[in-house]
Amino acid sequence: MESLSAKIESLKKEIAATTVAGSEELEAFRIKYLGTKGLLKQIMGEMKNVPAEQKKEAGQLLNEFKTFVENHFEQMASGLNDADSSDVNQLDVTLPGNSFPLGTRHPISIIHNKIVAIFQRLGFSVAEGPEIEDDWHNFTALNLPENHPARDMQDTFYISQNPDWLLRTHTSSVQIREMMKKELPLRIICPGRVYRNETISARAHCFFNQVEGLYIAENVSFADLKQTLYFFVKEMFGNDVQVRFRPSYFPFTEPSAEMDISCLICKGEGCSVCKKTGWVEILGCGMVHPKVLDNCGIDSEKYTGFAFGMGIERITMLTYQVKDLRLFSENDVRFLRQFTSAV
Ligand code: 2NM
Repeated sequence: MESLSAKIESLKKEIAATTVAGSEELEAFRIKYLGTKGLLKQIMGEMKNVPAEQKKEAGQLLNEFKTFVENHFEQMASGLNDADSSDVNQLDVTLPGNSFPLGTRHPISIIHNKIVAIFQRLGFSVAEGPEIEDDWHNFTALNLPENHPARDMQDTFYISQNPDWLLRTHTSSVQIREMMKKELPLRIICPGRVYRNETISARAHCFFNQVEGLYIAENVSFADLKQTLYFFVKEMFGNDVQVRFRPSYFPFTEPSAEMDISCLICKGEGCSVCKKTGWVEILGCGMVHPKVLDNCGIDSEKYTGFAFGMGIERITMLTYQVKDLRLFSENDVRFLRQFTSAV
């Protein structure tokens, strides 16, 4: 009995000091102490040498020891699990994080957003419409006579199944749809993709983006048009930019004009972008033709309006000095990565 309790005490000390570094060492511990031929079984076997009157006490001692060994085993096992499953102890929160590869906004989107934001501050709201249009909304309502050259097969993509349908050649068709609602006054901008059957080159594509504006109310004048566009140009290109209007012709406006700004590249000195003139054209505009208002059921005796249209690609090329507009639709990330924007 004396020797049994002394043996247990020394084993307890040994076990309490035991640690394991992995599951293999843990298994070795289990075999050594808890296995079928382990030390626990061996000591249990010594019960038969204990005198009868001490058996009860010895049994308690052995049971206590068994629990002690098992607890120590469980403790070491759960310690291993914690480290294996989550590596929490090895997590270094001071390490720099892994950044996500962020995309960049497309240059056409950047300029589109800038143009839209400027006109929204003037009270214009955005209107959108279908890219597949019918002849009436795209041409007839806009005062394009039956045999007008812009209707030529060369310029317009017609839908082969139904020649009354076509891909819109401008977003004026959206403005016709809005005028047909006859909720006046009307103050809208219509951004969107338009299509023209042109040979693709550095300066032309068969699709591009436009923003067209329209304001219809009583007593709208050409002076209102000019002030609106002056404001737009200053906001878009800065206060130093010069503006000039040249008379022009569009079937849907009378009078019509084109607006130039002083060249952003050479500040009017003359360079290749402005072809040594010091001026670059950025938009067309005019007073909405009374026939267009009448076609939409708006009383042209009571109401007048102005309209304008600009190509987003063209303004983007001027802003960023992009020499070939095919880059906008090729999605080469080496090109696209160069543009950054706040929004
Ligand atoms: C331009 C130039 C001039 C225009 C006219 C209209 C409508 F629907 F009111 F008749 N929308 N847009 C217009 C006028 C567009 O783009 C160069």
